[in-house]
Amino acid sequence: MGNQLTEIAPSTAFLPSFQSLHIVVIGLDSAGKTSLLYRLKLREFVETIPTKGFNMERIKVPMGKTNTTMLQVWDVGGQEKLRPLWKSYTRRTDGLVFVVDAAEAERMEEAKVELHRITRLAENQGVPVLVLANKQDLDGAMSASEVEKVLALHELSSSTLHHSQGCSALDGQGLEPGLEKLYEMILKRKKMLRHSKKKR
Ligand code: G3D
Ligand code: MG
Repeated sequence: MGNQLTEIAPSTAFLPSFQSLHIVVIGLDSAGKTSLLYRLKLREFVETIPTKGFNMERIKVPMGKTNTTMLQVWDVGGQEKLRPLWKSYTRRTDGLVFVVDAAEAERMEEAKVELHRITRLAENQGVPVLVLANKQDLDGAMSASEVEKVLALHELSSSTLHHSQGCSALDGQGLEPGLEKLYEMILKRKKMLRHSKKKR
């Protein structure tokens, strides 16, 4: 991803807050997160912050009616020591994208444990979750609904909107509909939150 840090995006401070979204993209190593970023066409800036064993990537993309959506990426799992670090990055996240390698059934249990651990964190309560069942171009890849079952998405808290989508970072299929769905879930949640504030 390079180590350049160049931000050429226009300031979005004038936009209502909901028009600038922050989405965290997570998954086990090798799930295809970095490839997904490349596929989403790096428009504005790419930033990697390499620290010991921890690599964070960020890009900005337009999404739905928003001008800027920040996608922030990291690997989860097997990095106990680093968790306090990346935990701070999920604060005030509008949406979570959880990427799995759908062709690697052996690591689904590990992925499930990480997904549920992250969504259970207090600060992530109710944050909509998009599961991307990546590598659909490979023979034998599990479908989105199979992935949904093995990850036990139905066990997520009832306030957590979720959707699973098959995709391939290789050819790009499934990415746009997946992000579109996530955008809808984010708007839905924001509406629900506004509504419940008014009632109070
Ligand atoms: P990560 O950032 O989640 O760790 P990467 O994952 O994006 O680095 O991808 C890990 C490996 O999976 C890479 O292969 C990459 O090319 C491959 N990959 C990612 N997405 C897809 C996909 O949709 N289809 C297929 N067939 N492969 C994919 P290498 O060989 O470089 O390790
Ligand atoms: Mg990566």
